[in-house]
Amino acid sequence: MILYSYWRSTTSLRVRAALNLKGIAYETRPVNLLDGAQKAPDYAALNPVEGVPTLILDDGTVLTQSMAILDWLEETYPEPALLPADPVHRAMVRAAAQVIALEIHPVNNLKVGAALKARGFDQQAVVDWMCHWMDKGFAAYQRLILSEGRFSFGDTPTQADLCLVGQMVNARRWGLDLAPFARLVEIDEAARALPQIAAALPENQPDAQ
Ligand SMILES: N[C@@H](CCC(=O)N[C@@H](CS)C(=O)NCC(=O)O)C(=O)O
Repeated sequence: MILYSYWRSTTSLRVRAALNLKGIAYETRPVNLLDGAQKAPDYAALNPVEGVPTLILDDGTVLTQSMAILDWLEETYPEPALLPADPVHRAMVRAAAQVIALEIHPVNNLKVGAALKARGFDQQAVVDWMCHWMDKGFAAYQRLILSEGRFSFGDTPTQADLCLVGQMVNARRWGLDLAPFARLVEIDEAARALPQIAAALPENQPDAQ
Protein backbone atom coordinates (compact mmCIF):
# COMPACT_ATOMS: atom_id res chain seq x y z
CA MET A 1 0.00 0.00 0.00
CA ILE A 2 1.02 3.60 -0.53
CA LEU A 3 0.16 6.27 2.04
CA TYR A 4 0.22 9.91 1.00
CA SER A 5 1.04 11.63 4.24
CA TYR A 6 2.52 14.78 5.79
CA TRP A 7 4.70 14.45 8.86
CA ARG A 8 2.77 16.96 10.98
CA SER A 9 -0.68 15.93 9.76
CA THR A 10 -2.82 14.57 12.58
CA THR A 11 -5.17 12.84 10.15
CA SER A 12 -2.19 11.07 8.56
CA LEU A 13 -0.95 10.10 12.04
CA ARG A 14 -4.24 8.28 12.75
CA VAL A 15 -3.81 6.12 9.66
CA ARG A 16 -0.07 5.57 10.14
CA ALA A 17 -0.73 4.35 13.68
CA ALA A 18 -3.55 2.02 12.61
CA LEU A 19 -1.43 0.53 9.80
CA ASN A 20 1.46 0.01 12.24
CA LEU A 21 -0.73 -1.52 14.97
CA LYS A 22 -2.25 -3.93 12.46
CA GLY A 23 1.20 -4.84 11.11
CA ILE A 24 0.52 -3.67 7.56
CA ALA A 25 3.55 -2.61 5.51
CA TYR A 26 3.19 0.59 3.49
CA GLU A 27 5.27 3.06 1.55
CA THR A 28 5.07 6.69 2.65
CA ARG A 29 4.77 9.34 -0.07
CA PRO A 30 5.16 12.77 1.53
CA VAL A 31 2.83 15.60 0.49
CA ASN A 32 4.30 18.92 1.61
CA LEU A 33 1.25 20.87 2.79
CA LEU A 34 3.25 24.05 3.37
CA ASP A 35 4.33 24.03 -0.28
CA GLY A 36 0.71 23.47 -1.38
CA ALA A 37 1.46 20.00 -2.79
CA GLN A 38 -2.05 18.91 -1.72
CA LYS A 39 -3.45 21.26 -4.40
CA ALA A 40 -1.26 19.98 -7.26
CA PRO A 41 -3.55 18.61 -10.00
CA ASP A 42 -2.16 15.06 -9.86
CA TYR A 43 -2.70 14.84 -6.10
CA ALA A 44 -6.07 16.64 -6.08
CA ALA A 45 -7.24 14.08 -8.65
CA LEU A 46 -6.68 11.42 -5.97
CA ASN A 47 -8.04 13.40 -3.02
CA PRO A 48 -10.76 15.89 -4.00
CA VAL A 49 -10.66 17.75 -0.67
CA GLU A 50 -6.96 18.43 -1.24
CA GLY A 51 -5.83 16.95 2.04
CA VAL A 52 -3.89 14.03 3.47
CA PRO A 53 -4.06 11.13 4.02
CA THR A 54 -4.78 9.17 0.87
CA LEU A 55 -4.26 5.42 0.92
CA ILE A 56 -3.65 3.54 -2.34
CA LEU A 57 -4.42 -0.14 -2.03
CA ASP A 58 -2.38 -2.82 -3.77
CA ASP A 59 -5.01 -3.11 -6.53
CA GLY A 60 -4.88 0.65 -7.11
CA THR A 61 -8.07 1.53 -5.25
CA VAL A 62 -7.88 5.03 -3.78
CA LEU A 63 -9.21 5.61 -0.26
CA THR A 64 -9.56 9.06 1.30
CA GLN A 65 -10.85 10.50 4.60
CA SER A 66 -8.89 9.22 7.58
CA MET A 67 -11.90 7.93 9.53
CA ALA A 68 -13.23 6.04 6.50
CA ILE A 69 -9.76 4.54 6.04
CA LEU A 70 -9.68 3.50 9.71
CA ASP A 71 -13.04 1.78 9.27
CA TRP A 72 -11.88 0.02 6.10
CA LEU A 73 -8.76 -1.17 7.92
CA GLU A 74 -10.88 -2.41 10.82
CA GLU A 75 -13.18 -4.37 8.53
CA THR A 76 -10.35 -5.80 6.43
CA TYR A 77 -7.73 -6.40 9.13
CA PRO A 78 -9.78 -6.96 12.30
CA GLU A 79 -6.81 -7.81 14.55
CA PRO A 80 -5.81 -6.18 16.74
CA ALA A 81 -9.23 -4.56 17.08
CA LEU A 82 -9.31 -0.77 17.28
CA LEU A 83 -13.07 -0.77 17.91
CA PRO A 84 -14.89 -2.83 20.54
CA ALA A 85 -17.13 -5.71 19.47
CA ASP A 86 -20.22 -4.47 21.30
CA PRO A 87 -22.23 -2.01 19.12
CA VAL A 88 -22.96 0.37 21.99
CA HIS A 89 -19.30 0.46 22.99
CA ARG A 90 -18.35 0.99 19.33
CA ALA A 91 -20.69 3.97 19.17
CA MET A 92 -19.10 5.40 22.32
CA VAL A 93 -15.57 5.04 20.94
CA ARG A 94 -16.67 6.62 17.64
CA ALA A 95 -18.36 9.48 19.48
CA ALA A 96 -15.13 10.34 21.31
CA ALA A 97 -13.08 9.95 18.11
CA GLN A 98 -15.51 12.21 16.28
CA VAL A 99 -15.18 14.97 18.86
CA ILE A 100 -11.63 15.27 17.58
CA ALA A 101 -12.22 14.30 13.95
CA LEU A 102 -15.37 16.38 13.42
CA GLU A 103 -15.49 19.04 16.15
CA ILE A 104 -11.84 20.07 16.47
CA HIS A 105 -9.89 19.15 13.34
CA PRO A 106 -12.15 20.64 10.64
CA VAL A 107 -12.23 24.11 12.25
CA ASN A 108 -8.48 24.09 12.96
CA ASN A 109 -7.21 22.79 9.61
CA LEU A 110 -4.39 24.55 7.76
CA LYS A 111 -6.79 25.89 5.13
CA VAL A 112 -9.07 27.30 7.84
CA GLY A 113 -6.14 29.15 9.42
CA ALA A 114 -5.24 30.50 5.96
CA ALA A 115 -8.85 31.62 5.38
CA LEU A 116 -8.90 33.38 8.77
CA LYS A 117 -5.63 35.16 7.97
CA ALA A 118 -7.06 36.23 4.60
CA ARG A 119 -9.90 37.84 6.61
CA GLY A 120 -7.59 39.83 8.86
CA PHE A 121 -6.67 37.45 11.69
CA ASP A 122 -3.02 37.69 12.71
CA GLN A 123 -1.01 34.60 13.74
CA GLN A 124 -1.82 35.05 17.45
CA ALA A 125 -5.53 35.32 16.72
CA VAL A 126 -5.38 32.10 14.69
CA VAL A 127 -3.55 30.33 17.54
CA ASP A 128 -6.17 31.60 20.02
CA TRP A 129 -8.90 30.30 17.70
CA MET A 130 -7.29 26.85 17.50
CA CYS A 131 -6.76 26.66 21.27
CA HIS A 132 -10.39 27.67 21.86
CA TRP A 133 -11.68 24.70 19.86
CA MET A 134 -9.13 22.28 21.28
CA ASP A 135 -10.03 23.35 24.82
CA LYS A 136 -13.76 22.84 24.22
CA GLY A 137 -13.22 19.59 22.36
CA PHE A 138 -10.82 18.11 24.91
CA ALA A 139 -13.27 18.94 27.72
CA ALA A 140 -15.98 17.04 25.84
CA TYR A 141 -13.63 14.16 24.99
CA GLN A 142 -12.60 13.81 28.62
CA ARG A 143 -16.25 13.51 29.63
CA LEU A 144 -16.96 10.85 27.01
CA ILE A 145 -14.17 8.44 27.90
CA LEU A 146 -13.67 6.06 30.82
CA SER A 147 -12.01 7.52 33.91
CA GLU A 148 -9.72 4.50 34.34
CA GLY A 149 -7.61 2.26 32.13
CA ARG A 150 -4.42 2.83 30.16
CA PHE A 151 -6.31 4.18 27.17
CA SER A 152 -9.55 6.07 26.59
CA PHE A 153 -11.68 2.93 26.61
CA GLY A 154 -9.74 0.31 28.54
CA ASP A 155 -6.34 -1.27 28.31
CA THR A 156 -6.01 -1.48 24.53
CA PRO A 157 -5.93 1.45 22.11
CA THR A 158 -8.95 2.33 19.97
CA GLN A 159 -9.62 4.68 17.08
CA ALA A 160 -10.34 7.37 19.69
CA ASP A 161 -6.80 7.14 21.08
CA LEU A 162 -5.31 7.45 17.60
CA CYS A 163 -7.26 10.68 17.12
CA LEU A 164 -6.22 11.89 20.56
CA VAL A 165 -2.48 11.35 20.07
CA GLY A 166 -2.46 13.50 16.93
CA GLN A 167 -4.52 16.24 18.51
CA MET A 168 -2.22 16.30 21.54
CA VAL A 169 0.70 16.95 19.17
CA ASN A 170 -1.11 20.05 17.93
CA ALA A 171 -2.20 21.07 21.44
CA ARG A 172 1.44 21.15 22.55
CA ARG A 173 2.56 22.81 19.35
CA TRP A 174 0.13 25.68 19.82
CA GLY A 175 0.56 26.00 23.59
CA LEU A 176 -2.84 24.81 24.84
CA ASP A 177 -2.94 24.71 28.65
CA LEU A 178 -3.15 20.97 29.35
CA ALA A 179 -3.59 21.36 33.12
CA PRO A 180 -7.36 20.60 32.93
CA PHE A 181 -6.65 17.50 30.85
CA ALA A 182 -4.49 15.32 33.11
CA ARG A 183 -6.34 12.18 32.04
CA LEU A 184 -5.63 12.93 28.37
CA VAL A 185 -1.94 13.56 29.10
CA GLU A 186 -1.79 10.18 30.86
CA ILE A 187 -3.47 8.37 27.93
CA ASP A 188 -1.24 10.14 25.41
CA GLU A 189 1.85 8.98 27.31
CA ALA A 190 0.61 5.38 27.37
CA ALA A 191 -0.17 5.50 23.65
CA ARG A 192 3.22 7.01 22.73
CA ALA A 193 4.90 4.21 24.68
CA LEU A 194 3.61 1.70 22.11
CA PRO A 195 6.30 1.33 19.39
CA GLN A 196 3.67 1.20 16.64
CA ILE A 197 2.26 4.55 17.72
CA ALA A 198 5.71 6.03 18.37
CA ALA A 199 6.60 5.13 14.77
CA ALA A 200 3.59 7.15 13.60
CA LEU A 201 4.61 10.35 15.43
CA PRO A 202 5.59 13.36 13.32
CA GLU A 203 9.26 13.35 14.32
CA ASN A 204 9.63 9.77 13.08
CA GLN A 205 8.42 10.42 9.53
CA PRO A 206 10.74 10.47 6.50
CA ASP A 207 9.65 14.03 5.68
CA ALA A 208 10.08 15.37 9.25
CA GLN A 209 11.82 18.75 9.29
N1 LIG B 1 -11.41 15.03 7.01
C1 LIG B 1 -10.19 14.75 6.31
C2 LIG B 1 -9.26 15.93 6.48
C3 LIG B 1 -7.99 15.82 5.67
C4 LIG B 1 -7.15 17.08 5.87
O1 LIG B 1 -7.60 18.17 5.55
N2 LIG B 1 -5.93 16.89 6.41
C5 LIG B 1 -5.10 18.03 6.65
C6 LIG B 1 -3.85 17.65 7.41
S1 LIG B 1 -4.15 17.10 9.06
C7 LIG B 1 -4.68 18.64 5.35
O2 LIG B 1 -4.25 17.94 4.46
N3 LIG B 1 -4.82 19.97 5.22
C8 LIG B 1 -4.44 20.63 4.05
C9 LIG B 1 -4.97 22.05 4.01
O3 LIG B 1 -5.65 22.48 4.95
O4 LIG B 1 -4.66 22.72 3.01
C10 LIG B 1 -9.57 13.45 6.84
O5 LIG B 1 -9.84 13.09 7.98
O6 LIG B 1 -8.85 12.77 6.10
